[in-house]
Amino acid sequence: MTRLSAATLDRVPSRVRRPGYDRTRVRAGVVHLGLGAFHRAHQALVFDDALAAGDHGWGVVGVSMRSAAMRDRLVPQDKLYTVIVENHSEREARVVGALLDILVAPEEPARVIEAIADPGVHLVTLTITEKGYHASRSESAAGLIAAGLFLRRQRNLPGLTVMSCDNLPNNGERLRAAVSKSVGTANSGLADWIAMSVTFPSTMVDRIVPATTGADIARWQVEGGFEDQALVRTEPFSQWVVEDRFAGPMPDLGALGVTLTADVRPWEQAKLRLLNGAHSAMAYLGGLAGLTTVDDFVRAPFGEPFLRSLWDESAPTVTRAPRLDLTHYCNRLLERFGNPALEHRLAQIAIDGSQKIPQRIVAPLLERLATGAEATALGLALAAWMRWQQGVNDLGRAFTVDDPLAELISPVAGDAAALLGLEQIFPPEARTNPALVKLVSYHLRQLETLGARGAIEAMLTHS
Ligand code: CS2
Repeated sequence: MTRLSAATLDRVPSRVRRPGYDRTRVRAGVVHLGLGAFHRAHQALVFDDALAAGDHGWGVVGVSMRSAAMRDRLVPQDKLYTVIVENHSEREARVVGALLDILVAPEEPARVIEAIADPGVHLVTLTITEKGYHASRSESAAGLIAAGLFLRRQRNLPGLTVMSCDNLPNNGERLRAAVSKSVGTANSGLADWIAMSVTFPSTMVDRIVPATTGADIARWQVEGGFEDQALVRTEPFSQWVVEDRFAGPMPDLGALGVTLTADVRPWEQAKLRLLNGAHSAMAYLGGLAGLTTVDDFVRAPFGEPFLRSLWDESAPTVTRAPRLDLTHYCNRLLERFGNPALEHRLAQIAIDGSQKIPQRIVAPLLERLATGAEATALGLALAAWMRWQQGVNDLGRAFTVDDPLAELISPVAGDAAALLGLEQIFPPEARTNPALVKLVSYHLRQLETLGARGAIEAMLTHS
């Protein structure tokens, strides 16, 4: 079986699109931290399109923040990989050539710092997941960026645009704060230079990208006719909304399909509360009910009615924006979630819940309660996260709760009031909110006595 590489690229079947540019002419313009499937199926394609449009300065240096696994798959392929867009029975594949180099942060932090300080680099992007923003060690993303900026200033180089692409509210400001914490107070010259020469625009990124499995790779050998150990599968939809605040040269983002705006907040709230909120609700409720994928949940009799109730509660909490039609947005989500080709596993979404539910479920829930509005679907979703922490589903099957705060959570799993008291997860308004404790305790009991299916059905008939 032929494995994808520069030497075998012209043997890839002609229905698979190939990089439309000479890769030897590409220079590095972007350093991306967090080389997961999401980046490879999302931002990397925008840079690949910029290169294909003849703008050769936007090659990507990809940095793995933890393991060498992705480098070890990509290097034998000359960093080429395939993105397969799947919609029901349709497949469209494309080989991406935008990755120029791959570094593994824990093995070679100095090279990562040098890459950030490269004079040709104008942009640093990040997908380091929600928990990536808590690490305070110097090898953390913020530490690497601070060290790279230190070198840039020392060498009299221009500043940078540093762009968080993680699913967090106000991600630009969060990253700026993390970098300035890494800089510390000892170096006020650097802090001033960063304030003047570096921008941290907020962004909203959206594309559903399931984790690639060995079975996906094996299937592509048959369907695609070549071996690719680094392929990614994704959906047709892709969206990137970026706050228009750049420190230096950028690709022509508008021409590449990116939405530029002065205020990302409405998009970010719609994404976090409607898409990601529904995802987390489905992950815990569906996971408890013994379902495997997102489309299993959507196809269940209670699937669409539950999602509609959840969105009826969350959508009114989203800031309005002229270009954002929330009814259309939710209808589109239903279609996207129902795409069976993705096989997007609920267990993947359930990971790191303590880092996700505050912005996805707790924030809209608290806003609803503050105005005296109904919040039963959101309450049930939060209770499902709590029940999930007990590590056993409704069929009696045990699983490991994959969460950085698991040790803190597990001793109080099953106790709604004690869980709501955890200040590492919940804001003060949640910890001292009797209406919230009552609502969530009720749904937790429903889940314990009726199971997730029964609790959803009871919620739907009562609301
Ligand atoms: C998902 C997201 O795993 C998760 O938490 O909700 O990865 C989701 O698929 C993406 O944000 C979609 O853009």
